[in-house]
Amino acid sequence: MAIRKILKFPDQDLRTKAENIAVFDDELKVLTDDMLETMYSVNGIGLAATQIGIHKRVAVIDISPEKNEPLIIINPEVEILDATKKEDYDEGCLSVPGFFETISRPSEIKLIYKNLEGSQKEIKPEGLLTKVIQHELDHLNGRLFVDHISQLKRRRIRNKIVKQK
Ligand code: GNR
Ligand code: NI
Repeated sequence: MAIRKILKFPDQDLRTKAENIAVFDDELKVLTDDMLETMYSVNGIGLAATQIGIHKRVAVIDISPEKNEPLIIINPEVEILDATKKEDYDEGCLSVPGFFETISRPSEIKLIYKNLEGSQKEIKPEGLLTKVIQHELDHLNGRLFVDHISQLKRRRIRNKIVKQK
């Protein structure tokens, strides 16, 4: 296993739309093992392949307190079940370190995805998991949580991160 480098906003690689996984092989298993190790090493609760510069539709999530319930989602698709129901949540991102903003997202969704074996799965998540799934799907589409806030706030965050380097 290996810890991979996490790209930081405003790296343009974070804007690349990821491609579907077609082959479920050992290489994919190595990638998801590395993604889990990388996510756990920085106490994250989610990580999309895009964040380590791999433009494939894979994300790992673990919202359990013990950090022992990894969820690996491949080619994820989200269906909004009730577009009138939304919820606010203070979101952060490993690619936007140190910044948190309140983001409103649909609270009633269904997730359709494939597991590591390539089997089709479906869940109806609740609470925090709902937020993280949509946050990770955004990454796979080249979007970041700061795209949901004002341009003024986004530019301030970008300038602060660029200065830190
Ligand atoms: O670790 C993370 N915390 C978090 C908090 C609120 C909403 C979403 C997240 S995901 C984030 C890890 C990350 O950047 N995943 O892409
Ligand atoms: Ni993120």
